[in-house]
Amino acid sequence: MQFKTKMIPLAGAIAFAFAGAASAQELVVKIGHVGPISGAIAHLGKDNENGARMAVDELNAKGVTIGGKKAKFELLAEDDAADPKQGTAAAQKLVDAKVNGVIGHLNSGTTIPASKIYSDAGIPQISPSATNPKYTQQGFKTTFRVVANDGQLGGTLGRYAVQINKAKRVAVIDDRTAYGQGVAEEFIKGVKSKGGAAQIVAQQYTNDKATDFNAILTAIKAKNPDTVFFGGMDAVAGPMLRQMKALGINAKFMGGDGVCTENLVNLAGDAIGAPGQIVCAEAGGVEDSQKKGMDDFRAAYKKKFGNDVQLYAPYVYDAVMVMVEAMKKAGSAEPAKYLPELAKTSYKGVTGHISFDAKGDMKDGTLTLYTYKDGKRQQIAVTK
Ligand code: ABU
Repeated sequence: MQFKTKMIPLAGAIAFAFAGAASAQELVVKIGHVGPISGAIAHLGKDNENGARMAVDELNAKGVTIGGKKAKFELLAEDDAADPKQGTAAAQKLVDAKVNGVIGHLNSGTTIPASKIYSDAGIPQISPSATNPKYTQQGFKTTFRVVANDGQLGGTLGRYAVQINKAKRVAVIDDRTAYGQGVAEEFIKGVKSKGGAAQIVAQQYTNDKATDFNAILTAIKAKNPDTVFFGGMDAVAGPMLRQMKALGINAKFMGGDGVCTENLVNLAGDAIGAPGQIVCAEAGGVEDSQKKGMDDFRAAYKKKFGNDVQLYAPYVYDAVMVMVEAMKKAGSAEPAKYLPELAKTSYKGVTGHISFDAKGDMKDGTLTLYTYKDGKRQQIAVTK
Protein backbone atom coordinates (compact mmCIF):
# COMPACT_ATOMS: atom_id res chain seq x y z
CA MET A 1 0.00 0.00 0.00
CA GLN A 2 1.28 3.40 -0.95
CA PHE A 3 0.84 6.49 1.23
CA LYS A 4 0.29 9.73 -0.56
CA THR A 5 1.96 12.67 1.13
CA LYS A 6 0.59 16.14 0.63
CA MET A 7 3.12 18.96 0.81
CA ILE A 8 2.07 21.99 2.82
CA PRO A 9 3.62 25.18 1.42
CA LEU A 10 5.96 26.84 3.95
CA ALA A 11 3.77 29.92 4.59
CA GLY A 12 0.74 27.67 5.10
CA ALA A 13 2.73 25.48 7.50
CA ILE A 14 3.71 28.50 9.60
CA ALA A 15 0.11 29.75 9.68
CA PHE A 16 -1.05 26.25 10.67
CA ALA A 17 1.49 26.11 13.50
CA PHE A 18 0.36 29.50 14.86
CA ALA A 19 -3.32 28.59 14.55
CA GLY A 20 -2.58 25.50 16.63
CA ALA A 21 -0.86 27.63 19.26
CA ALA A 22 -3.79 30.06 19.38
CA SER A 23 -6.42 27.35 19.79
CA ALA A 24 -4.36 25.73 22.56
CA GLN A 25 -4.87 29.00 24.42
CA GLU A 26 -8.60 29.08 23.71
CA LEU A 27 -11.07 27.80 26.25
CA VAL A 28 -14.46 26.64 25.00
CA VAL A 29 -17.11 27.31 27.62
CA LYS A 30 -20.46 25.60 27.07
CA ILE A 31 -23.45 27.35 28.61
CA GLY A 32 -26.65 25.30 28.61
CA HIS A 33 -30.03 27.00 28.41
CA VAL A 34 -33.41 25.30 28.80
CA GLY A 35 -36.91 26.72 28.39
CA PRO A 36 -40.12 25.92 26.52
CA ILE A 37 -39.45 26.76 22.87
CA SER A 38 -42.53 24.82 21.80
CA GLY A 39 -46.06 24.79 23.23
CA ALA A 40 -48.34 27.48 24.62
CA ILE A 41 -45.62 29.54 26.31
CA ALA A 42 -42.98 29.22 23.59
CA HIS A 43 -42.95 33.05 23.38
CA LEU A 44 -41.65 33.14 26.96
CA GLY A 45 -39.12 30.36 26.36
CA LYS A 46 -37.81 32.19 23.31
CA ASP A 47 -37.63 35.40 25.34
CA ASN A 48 -35.43 33.63 27.91
CA GLU A 49 -33.27 31.99 25.25
CA ASN A 50 -32.77 35.35 23.52
CA GLY A 51 -31.55 36.82 26.80
CA ALA A 52 -28.91 34.07 27.00
CA ARG A 53 -27.92 34.53 23.36
CA MET A 54 -27.53 38.25 23.85
CA ALA A 55 -25.15 37.69 26.77
CA VAL A 56 -23.11 35.03 24.96
CA ASP A 57 -22.81 37.13 21.79
CA GLU A 58 -21.70 40.15 23.81
CA LEU A 59 -19.13 38.15 25.77
CA ASN A 60 -17.67 36.68 22.58
CA ALA A 61 -17.57 40.10 20.89
CA LYS A 62 -15.92 41.73 23.90
CA GLY A 63 -13.39 38.97 24.56
CA VAL A 64 -13.13 37.36 27.97
CA THR A 65 -10.06 35.75 29.53
CA ILE A 66 -10.48 32.93 32.04
CA GLY A 67 -7.36 31.61 33.75
CA GLY A 68 -5.14 33.22 31.09
CA LYS A 69 -7.05 31.68 28.19
CA LYS A 70 -9.33 33.43 25.73
CA ALA A 71 -12.81 32.07 26.32
CA LYS A 72 -15.15 31.15 23.49
CA PHE A 73 -18.69 30.82 24.77
CA GLU A 74 -21.11 28.37 23.13
CA LEU A 75 -24.82 28.37 23.89
CA LEU A 76 -26.40 24.90 23.97
CA ALA A 77 -30.12 25.69 23.89
CA GLU A 78 -32.67 22.97 24.67
CA ASP A 79 -36.48 22.91 24.53
CA ASP A 80 -38.34 21.33 27.45
CA ALA A 81 -41.84 22.38 26.29
CA ALA A 82 -42.62 23.27 29.95
CA ASP A 83 -43.00 19.55 30.55
CA PRO A 84 -41.28 17.97 33.58
CA LYS A 85 -40.32 14.78 31.67
CA GLN A 86 -38.86 16.70 28.75
CA GLY A 87 -37.16 18.93 31.32
CA THR A 88 -35.23 16.05 32.87
CA ALA A 89 -34.38 14.66 29.40
CA ALA A 90 -33.00 18.06 28.38
CA ALA A 91 -31.02 18.28 31.62
CA GLN A 92 -29.44 14.85 31.03
CA LYS A 93 -28.58 15.88 27.47
CA LEU A 94 -26.74 18.95 28.74
CA VAL A 95 -24.92 16.95 31.41
CA ASP A 96 -23.85 14.42 28.74
CA ALA A 97 -22.62 17.32 26.59
CA LYS A 98 -20.45 18.36 29.56
CA VAL A 99 -21.77 21.90 29.81
CA ASN A 100 -19.93 24.17 32.21
CA GLY A 101 -23.13 25.60 33.64
CA VAL A 102 -26.87 25.85 33.00
CA ILE A 103 -29.21 28.82 32.86
CA GLY A 104 -32.78 27.62 33.33
CA HIS A 105 -35.20 26.17 33.31
CA LEU A 106 -38.05 28.66 32.86
CA ASN A 107 -40.80 26.80 34.74
CA SER A 108 -40.68 25.66 38.34
CA GLY A 109 -42.24 22.35 37.27
CA THR A 110 -39.23 21.59 35.05
CA THR A 111 -36.55 23.40 37.05
CA ILE A 112 -37.11 21.44 40.25
CA PRO A 113 -36.78 17.89 38.82
CA ALA A 114 -33.91 18.97 36.54
CA SER A 115 -32.01 20.46 39.48
CA LYS A 116 -31.31 16.98 40.94
CA ILE A 117 -29.66 15.94 37.67
CA TYR A 118 -27.42 19.02 37.63
CA SER A 119 -26.67 18.65 41.33
CA ASP A 120 -25.66 15.00 40.92
CA ALA A 121 -23.32 16.07 38.09
CA GLY A 122 -21.98 19.02 40.13
CA ILE A 123 -23.07 21.51 37.46
CA PRO A 124 -24.14 24.99 38.63
CA GLN A 125 -27.65 26.02 37.60
CA ILE A 126 -29.14 29.50 37.75
CA SER A 127 -32.85 29.82 37.13
CA PRO A 128 -33.85 33.23 35.82
CA SER A 129 -37.58 32.71 36.29
CA ALA A 130 -38.61 29.64 38.30
CA THR A 131 -40.16 31.06 41.46
CA ASN A 132 -41.32 28.05 43.49
CA PRO A 133 -39.37 28.18 46.81
CA LYS A 134 -38.79 24.40 46.76
CA TYR A 135 -36.19 24.78 44.00
CA THR A 136 -33.61 26.19 46.41
CA GLN A 137 -34.83 24.28 49.48
CA GLN A 138 -33.53 20.85 48.47
CA GLY A 139 -30.10 21.25 50.02
CA PHE A 140 -28.27 21.30 46.64
CA LYS A 141 -25.13 23.45 46.43
CA THR A 142 -25.63 23.96 42.68
CA THR A 143 -29.00 25.76 42.65
CA PHE A 144 -29.28 29.54 42.29
CA ARG A 145 -32.04 31.92 41.24
CA VAL A 146 -31.87 35.57 40.20
CA VAL A 147 -35.52 36.44 40.86
CA ALA A 148 -37.69 36.62 43.97
CA ASN A 149 -39.76 33.56 44.90
CA ASP A 150 -43.46 32.79 45.15
CA GLY A 151 -43.49 33.53 48.89
CA GLN A 152 -42.65 37.13 48.08
CA LEU A 153 -44.76 37.30 44.92
CA GLY A 154 -47.96 35.71 46.22
CA GLY A 155 -47.66 37.24 49.67
CA THR A 156 -47.21 40.78 48.33
CA LEU A 157 -50.08 40.41 45.87
CA GLY A 158 -52.35 39.01 48.61
CA ARG A 159 -51.62 41.94 50.90
CA TYR A 160 -52.00 44.39 47.98
CA ALA A 161 -55.44 42.93 47.18
CA VAL A 162 -56.67 43.67 50.70
CA GLN A 163 -54.77 46.84 51.60
CA ILE A 164 -54.75 48.74 48.31
CA ASN A 165 -57.53 47.23 46.20
CA LYS A 166 -59.79 46.85 49.27
CA ALA A 167 -60.77 43.34 48.19
CA LYS A 168 -63.49 41.73 50.31
CA ARG A 169 -64.48 38.63 48.34
CA VAL A 170 -61.65 36.83 46.62
CA ALA A 171 -61.78 33.85 44.25
CA VAL A 172 -58.61 31.88 43.53
CA ILE A 173 -57.85 29.66 40.52
CA ASP A 174 -54.63 27.77 39.89
CA ASP A 175 -53.34 25.56 37.09
CA ARG A 176 -52.02 22.80 39.44
CA THR A 177 -48.43 23.26 38.24
CA ALA A 178 -45.64 23.66 40.79
CA TYR A 179 -45.68 27.37 40.08
CA GLY A 180 -49.42 27.99 39.80
CA GLN A 181 -50.35 26.05 42.91
CA GLY A 182 -47.49 27.52 44.92
CA VAL A 183 -48.11 31.15 44.06
CA ALA A 184 -51.87 30.75 44.69
CA GLU A 185 -51.20 29.28 48.15
CA GLU A 186 -48.89 32.18 48.98
CA PHE A 187 -51.47 34.68 47.70
CA ILE A 188 -54.09 33.16 50.02
CA LYS A 189 -51.65 33.41 52.95
CA GLY A 190 -51.10 37.08 52.07
CA VAL A 191 -54.86 37.74 52.03
CA LYS A 192 -55.36 35.93 55.32
CA SER A 193 -52.45 37.79 56.95
CA LYS A 194 -54.67 40.88 56.86
CA GLY A 195 -56.81 39.44 59.61
CA GLY A 196 -60.10 38.55 57.98
CA ALA A 197 -60.62 41.83 56.10
CA ALA A 198 -61.24 39.69 53.01
CA GLN A 199 -62.73 36.23 52.55
CA ILE A 200 -61.65 33.53 50.09
CA VAL A 201 -65.10 32.82 48.62
CA ALA A 202 -64.09 30.29 45.95
CA GLN A 203 -61.16 28.08 44.97
CA GLN A 204 -61.10 26.40 41.56
CA TYR A 205 -58.54 24.48 39.54
CA THR A 206 -57.58 24.18 35.90
CA ASN A 207 -54.47 23.02 34.03
CA ASP A 208 -51.75 24.66 31.99
CA LYS A 209 -53.24 23.55 28.66
CA ALA A 210 -56.90 24.39 29.33
CA THR A 211 -58.85 26.71 27.03
CA ASP A 212 -62.41 26.36 28.34
CA PHE A 213 -63.12 27.81 31.79
CA ASN A 214 -66.89 28.07 31.56
CA ALA A 215 -67.62 25.61 34.39
CA ILE A 216 -65.18 27.03 36.94
CA LEU A 217 -65.99 30.65 36.07
CA THR A 218 -69.73 30.01 36.36
CA ALA A 219 -69.15 28.52 39.83
CA ILE A 220 -67.03 31.53 40.74
CA LYS A 221 -69.60 34.02 39.42
CA ALA A 222 -72.19 32.55 41.79
CA LYS A 223 -69.96 33.62 44.71
CA ASN A 224 -69.90 37.24 43.54
CA PRO A 225 -66.17 37.93 43.99
CA ASP A 226 -64.65 41.40 43.67
CA THR A 227 -61.22 39.89 42.87
CA VAL A 228 -60.07 36.81 40.96
CA PHE A 229 -56.48 35.65 41.44
CA PHE A 230 -55.00 33.24 38.92
CA GLY A 231 -51.87 31.17 39.57
CA GLY A 232 -50.63 30.20 36.13
CA MET A 233 -49.23 31.54 32.88
CA ASP A 234 -50.38 34.16 30.36
CA ALA A 235 -51.38 31.59 27.72
CA VAL A 236 -54.18 30.41 30.05
CA ALA A 237 -54.88 33.80 31.65
CA GLY A 238 -55.66 35.47 28.28
CA PRO A 239 -58.58 33.21 27.29
CA MET A 240 -59.70 33.13 30.95
CA LEU A 241 -59.99 36.92 30.95
CA ARG A 242 -61.99 36.85 27.70
CA GLN A 243 -64.38 34.27 29.17
CA MET A 244 -64.74 36.24 32.42
CA LYS A 245 -65.79 39.25 30.36
CA ALA A 246 -68.21 37.16 28.29
CA LEU A 247 -69.81 35.82 31.50
CA GLY A 248 -70.11 39.32 32.96
CA ILE A 249 -67.72 38.77 35.87
CA ASN A 250 -66.71 42.29 36.82
CA ALA A 251 -64.02 41.39 39.33
CA LYS A 252 -60.47 42.71 39.32
CA PHE A 253 -57.96 40.17 38.05
CA MET A 254 -54.65 39.48 39.76
CA GLY A 255 -51.78 37.14 38.96
CA GLY A 256 -48.12 36.48 39.55
CA ASP A 257 -45.22 36.84 37.14
CA GLY A 258 -46.49 34.08 34.82
CA VAL A 259 -49.34 36.29 33.61
CA CYS A 260 -47.41 39.56 33.81
CA THR A 261 -46.15 39.64 30.21
CA GLU A 262 -46.32 42.07 27.32
CA ASN A 263 -48.17 39.37 25.39
CA LEU A 264 -51.11 39.25 27.80
CA VAL A 265 -52.55 42.20 25.87
CA ASN A 266 -52.72 40.13 22.68
CA LEU A 267 -54.01 37.06 24.48
CA ALA A 268 -56.78 38.87 26.40
CA GLY A 269 -57.89 41.37 23.72
CA ASP A 270 -60.30 43.98 25.06
CA ALA A 271 -60.80 41.92 28.24
CA ILE A 272 -57.56 43.54 29.43
CA GLY A 273 -59.82 46.34 30.76
CA ALA A 274 -58.98 49.78 32.13
CA PRO A 275 -55.78 50.55 34.07
CA GLY A 276 -56.01 48.90 37.50
CA GLN A 277 -58.37 46.18 36.27
CA ILE A 278 -55.43 43.75 36.17
CA VAL A 279 -52.64 43.79 38.74
CA CYS A 280 -49.71 41.41 38.40
CA ALA A 281 -46.11 41.27 39.57
CA GLU A 282 -42.74 40.48 38.02
CA ALA A 283 -40.36 38.76 40.47
CA GLY A 284 -37.71 41.45 40.09
CA GLY A 285 -37.24 45.00 38.98
CA VAL A 286 -35.09 48.07 39.31
CA GLU A 287 -35.39 51.32 41.22
CA ASP A 288 -35.34 54.61 39.31
CA SER A 289 -31.54 55.01 39.54
CA GLN A 290 -31.07 51.86 37.43
CA LYS A 291 -33.95 52.39 35.05
CA LYS A 292 -31.75 53.67 32.24
CA GLY A 293 -29.70 50.44 32.21
CA MET A 294 -32.89 48.40 31.93
CA ASP A 295 -34.31 50.69 29.22
CA ASP A 296 -31.05 50.43 27.25
CA PHE A 297 -31.17 46.64 27.53
CA ARG A 298 -34.76 46.59 26.25
CA ALA A 299 -33.84 48.82 23.30
CA ALA A 300 -30.79 46.67 22.42
CA TYR A 301 -32.93 43.52 22.69
CA LYS A 302 -35.55 44.95 20.35
CA LYS A 303 -32.88 45.98 17.87
CA LYS A 304 -31.32 42.50 17.90
CA PHE A 305 -34.45 40.32 17.90
CA GLY A 306 -37.11 42.64 16.42
CA ASN A 307 -39.57 42.35 19.29
CA ASP A 308 -40.03 43.59 22.84
CA VAL A 309 -38.78 41.80 25.94
CA GLN A 310 -41.65 39.63 27.18
CA LEU A 311 -40.66 39.15 30.80
CA TYR A 312 -37.43 37.55 31.98
CA ALA A 313 -34.86 38.07 29.18
CA PRO A 314 -32.91 40.67 31.25
CA TYR A 315 -32.71 38.22 34.17
CA VAL A 316 -31.39 35.48 31.88
CA TYR A 317 -28.81 37.91 30.50
CA ASP A 318 -27.70 38.76 34.04
CA ALA A 319 -27.64 35.09 35.04
CA VAL A 320 -25.15 34.34 32.24
CA MET A 321 -23.02 37.33 33.26
CA VAL A 322 -23.03 36.26 36.92
CA MET A 323 -21.91 32.75 35.96
CA VAL A 324 -19.09 34.07 33.76
CA GLU A 325 -17.96 36.53 36.45
CA ALA A 326 -17.58 33.58 38.83
CA MET A 327 -15.52 31.72 36.20
CA LYS A 328 -13.29 34.77 35.73
CA LYS A 329 -12.75 35.11 39.48
CA ALA A 330 -11.99 31.39 39.85
CA GLY A 331 -9.70 31.44 36.80
CA SER A 332 -11.53 28.35 35.64
CA ALA A 333 -14.74 27.27 33.94
CA GLU A 334 -14.65 23.91 35.69
CA PRO A 335 -17.86 23.64 37.73
CA ALA A 336 -16.17 22.50 40.95
CA LYS A 337 -13.69 25.37 40.76
CA TYR A 338 -16.03 28.27 40.00
CA LEU A 339 -19.01 27.10 42.10
CA PRO A 340 -17.59 28.60 45.34
CA GLU A 341 -17.14 31.95 43.55
CA LEU A 342 -20.71 31.78 42.24
CA ALA A 343 -22.01 31.36 45.79
CA LYS A 344 -20.09 34.53 46.78
CA THR A 345 -21.48 36.61 43.88
CA SER A 346 -21.85 40.34 44.32
CA TYR A 347 -22.70 41.65 40.89
CA LYS A 348 -24.37 44.79 39.61
CA GLY A 349 -26.41 43.74 36.62
CA VAL A 350 -29.10 45.17 34.37
CA THR A 351 -31.71 43.85 36.83
CA GLY A 352 -30.04 45.29 39.93
CA HIS A 353 -27.61 44.01 42.52
CA ILE A 354 -27.33 40.22 42.59
CA SER A 355 -26.05 38.22 45.55
CA PHE A 356 -27.22 34.91 46.97
CA ASP A 357 -28.17 33.63 50.38
CA ALA A 358 -26.97 30.27 51.70
CA LYS A 359 -29.65 28.41 49.71
CA GLY A 360 -28.88 30.20 46.43
CA ASP A 361 -31.87 32.53 46.54
CA MET A 362 -31.59 36.22 45.68
CA LYS A 363 -30.81 38.37 48.69
CA ASP A 364 -33.20 41.33 48.99
CA GLY A 365 -35.25 40.32 45.95
CA THR A 366 -37.38 43.05 44.41
CA LEU A 367 -40.84 42.88 42.87
CA THR A 368 -42.46 45.14 40.30
CA LEU A 369 -46.22 45.53 40.31
CA TYR A 370 -47.81 46.22 36.94
CA THR A 371 -51.16 46.97 35.37
CA TYR A 372 -52.02 47.46 31.67
CA LYS A 373 -52.68 50.74 29.91
CA ASP A 374 -52.99 51.57 26.20
CA GLY A 375 -51.94 48.06 25.18
CA LYS A 376 -48.74 48.04 27.27
CA ARG A 377 -47.66 46.96 30.73
CA GLN A 378 -47.52 49.95 33.01
CA GLN A 379 -45.50 49.94 36.22
CA ILE A 380 -47.40 50.62 39.45
CA ALA A 381 -44.59 50.24 41.97
CA VAL A 382 -41.26 48.61 42.74
CA THR A 383 -41.26 46.97 46.15
CA LYS A 384 -39.14 44.66 48.34
N1 ABU B 1 -42.42 32.21 37.78
C1 ABU B 1 -43.36 32.10 36.74
C2 ABU B 1 -43.04 31.20 35.65
C3 ABU B 1 -42.06 30.19 35.89
C4 ABU B 1 -42.38 29.26 37.01
O1 ABU B 1 -41.98 29.51 38.13
O2 ABU B 1 -42.97 28.21 36.74
